Amino acid sequence: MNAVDELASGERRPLARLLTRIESGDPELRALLPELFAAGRGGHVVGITGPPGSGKSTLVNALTGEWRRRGRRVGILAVDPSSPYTRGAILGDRIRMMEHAADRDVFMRSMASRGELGGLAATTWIAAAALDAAGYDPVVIETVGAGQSEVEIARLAETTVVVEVPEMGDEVQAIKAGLLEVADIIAVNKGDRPGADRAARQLRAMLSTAGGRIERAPPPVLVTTATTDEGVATLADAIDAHRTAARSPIEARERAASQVRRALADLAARRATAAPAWDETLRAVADRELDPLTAAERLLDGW
Ligand SMILES: Nc1nc2c(ncn2[C@@H]2O[C@H](COP(=O)(O)OP(=O)(O)OP(=O)(O)O)[C@@H](O)[C@H]2O)c(=O)[nH]1
Ligand SMILES: [Mg+2]
Repeated sequence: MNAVDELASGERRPLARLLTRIESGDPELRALLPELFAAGRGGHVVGITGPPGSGKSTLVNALTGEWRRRGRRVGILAVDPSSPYTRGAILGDRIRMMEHAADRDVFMRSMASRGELGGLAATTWIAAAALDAAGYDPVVIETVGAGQSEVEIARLAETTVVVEVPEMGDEVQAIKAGLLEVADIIAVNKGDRPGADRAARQLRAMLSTAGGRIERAPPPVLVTTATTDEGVATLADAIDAHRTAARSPIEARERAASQVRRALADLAARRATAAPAWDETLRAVADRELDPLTAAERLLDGW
């Protein structure tokens, strides 16, 4: 039995082992990827992102309680987009805070990437596929909303929840563009703080007039208090409801396109870097004998 076959049992040990190999970029995994994908069981991949401290982990914890009451087996990846050197330490503490650690039907793992299989995005999708193959549904990916990482997770996730806090204030306009790009659902968390309902109304008004992609309705804005479960069942309902929309052929194709584009970019960069002409090409660009675009074309055509 290989590492993918072992997942079908739904047991934790083989999954944990495989995730360790994924995280460390074990090159032997490359050959298993087609099989890993074929072994997917249709678990709903849900991304949870948002600014540091907005309550993402607490909300995932509360959602997990709700999903467990609904009989779901919940898989959680806490993805650390920061340097590999902070690996595990901070996220590990948070993971320990979670109340579902003893539940056999909840699997949690924090991950960083050393990048050998193609960076954090690649590591994350492969890990999500492993959780799916092990029968978790939903497969939740929590990542801090810092620059590119949230966009990458949103491309991977079928449903992305952006967790904001009431104190958005003047940042609202700045947040808007990013929200439109990634959010399928917005949770204004810390609903026990003053101004939460007002912040939600502001966001709704703003999103309803926003440019964005015309064919798409603005994302629902919900108020939650992760610490008391207030609004959490409604959020779970919204996530479930979005699953159907996310699996329309158009949405599925769009996700596939951005995943393949991302893989292409990684692959092209890695091959070019390894090409014999790499050093000479860099020298030529540095000495302005060659422009970067022509250099890239030549590296690609050289294969
Ligand atoms: N008042 C209040 N506090 C909350 C709520 N949700 C989370 N918190 C608190 O906010 C702090 C941060 O919560 P986390 O769940 O760790 O936030 P996070 O977004 O996962 O943080 P990072 O992973 O560091 O980005 C903790 O002290 C939580 O107890 C809420 O609904 N109301
Ligand atoms: Mg967190």
